[in-house]
Amino acid sequence: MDQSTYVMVKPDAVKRGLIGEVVSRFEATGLKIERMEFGFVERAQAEANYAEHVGKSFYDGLIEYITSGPVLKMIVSGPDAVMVCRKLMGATDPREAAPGTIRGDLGLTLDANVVHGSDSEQSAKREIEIFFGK
Ligand code: IDP
Ligand code: MG
Repeated sequence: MDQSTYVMVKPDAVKRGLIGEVVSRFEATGLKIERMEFGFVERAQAEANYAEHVGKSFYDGLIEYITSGPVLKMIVSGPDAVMVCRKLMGATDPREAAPGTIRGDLGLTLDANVVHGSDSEQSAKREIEIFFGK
């Protein structure tokens, strides 16, 4: 099933010079990059994107971090794009992410885990709208 998902190279990866490395891994899956935009995440966008985490201990730090420096925002499309991207990213905690995944290979810490990707088709629709509009 063709899907579109929202993917973002997070500030730590941009600072470490890993944009090309991360983008090339998504391209290598055969999925297509439909849109790409480099820039800051606005506070309101960060809060909307991470609304499910409001009230958790790490929420304030997460919002602070994701707005702390520029990111690369992307729409990635193709067959089962949501699941394929999540698999490629690996587990949330880089220490638990399998070798060969982006977080497993490049992630440093739980908050600085290189990449964001929508976790369902519904989240993807919502997140694409937050970052790229309707
Ligand atoms: P995901 O990015 O794999 O979908 P989520 O559970 O949606 O993971 O969490 C969003 C982001 O919040 C994670 O990517 C990670 O950077 C951060 N995060 C999640 N859990 C923790 C935690 O327990 N401590 C600190 N940061 C966390
Ligand atoms: Mg998530």
